[in-house]
Amino acid sequence: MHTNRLEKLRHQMMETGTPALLITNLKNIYYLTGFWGSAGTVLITADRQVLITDDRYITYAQSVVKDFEVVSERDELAVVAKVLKDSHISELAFEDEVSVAYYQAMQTVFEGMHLVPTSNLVMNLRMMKDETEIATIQRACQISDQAFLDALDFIKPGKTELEVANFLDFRMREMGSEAVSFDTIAASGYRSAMPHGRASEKVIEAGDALTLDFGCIYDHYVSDMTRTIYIGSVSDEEAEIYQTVLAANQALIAAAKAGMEYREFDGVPRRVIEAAGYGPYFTHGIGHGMGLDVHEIPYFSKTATDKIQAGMVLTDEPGIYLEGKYGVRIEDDLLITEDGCKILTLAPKELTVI
Ligand SMILES: [Mn+2]
Repeated sequence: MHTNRLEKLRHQMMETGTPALLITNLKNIYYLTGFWGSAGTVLITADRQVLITDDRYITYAQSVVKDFEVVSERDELAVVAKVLKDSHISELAFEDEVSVAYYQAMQTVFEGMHLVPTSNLVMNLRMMKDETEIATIQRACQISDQAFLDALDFIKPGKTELEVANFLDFRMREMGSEAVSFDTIAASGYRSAMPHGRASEKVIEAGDALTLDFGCIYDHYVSDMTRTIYIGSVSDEEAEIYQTVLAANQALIAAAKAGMEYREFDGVPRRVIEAAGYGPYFTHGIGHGMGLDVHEIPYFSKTATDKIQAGMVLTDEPGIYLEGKYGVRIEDDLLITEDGCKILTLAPKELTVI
């Protein structure tokens, strides 16, 4: 599996005329090597691939990493410089997300070499998930689905948003997740109108809408889902915006398939909300890619004509936010296939009053 990824990356390097690539993004390193740690650097040339870590990780690295030279050395750039010198390479591509301090260190160590910033060489491979990745993401989604179902029994007027968030986080941990994929959002009443209202000490009251946006990390891969529910009762206007957001979410599920342009992926659900008169209140993009990161390429815009591809896992998260009153968001994770999509988050979406 990892060998295949390395081959694809080398192919991309050849096509872009990249003789050597320095990889410092730890998730990209995990993707290529299977090594997960806080200290790692990878160098790839036409005929060598080297993972540099330190003594804390060396035994583990040697046991999990196949097909790479594994070196323990705290001064990783010195190792890179030696490999490049031995191979007579004078141009080094690096990931453009490195810090200014790291770049300055590179300028010193690689003096006289041509340093070329690159973006997304590995991320472009990560966009399309293989079967193992899909199964892992699916498990992360099952865990969040179950945590949501359990939370429906836990949530009562009088509990705070933080108590609900903690319940979700704890349940996901109990079911085998290693962490949450981001700080759990639990936004009730007027706070539900804030798209990213992190859980607060606000007490949940009868008559509140409650938006829960959360996910977990399972074997390094994430889930990301949102459900909005109502406590005790729901007003006519709230029910109307709920059904509008649900219709937008479902319109995208019905339309999404490989070959759809990015602008359509955003446009199909957005037009449903615009037709209902709530266009100005859908204030964010429709979704994003997810995998090892909870937000990763692709991102969508109203003009992008790139096409979504089979194997992408994308979120479908339309929302309507009426400031000072309440908001609704519904989010699913979708696996794109050749002729449609598969919904990975299966928790119920019909309007729920508890
Ligand atoms: Mn999301």
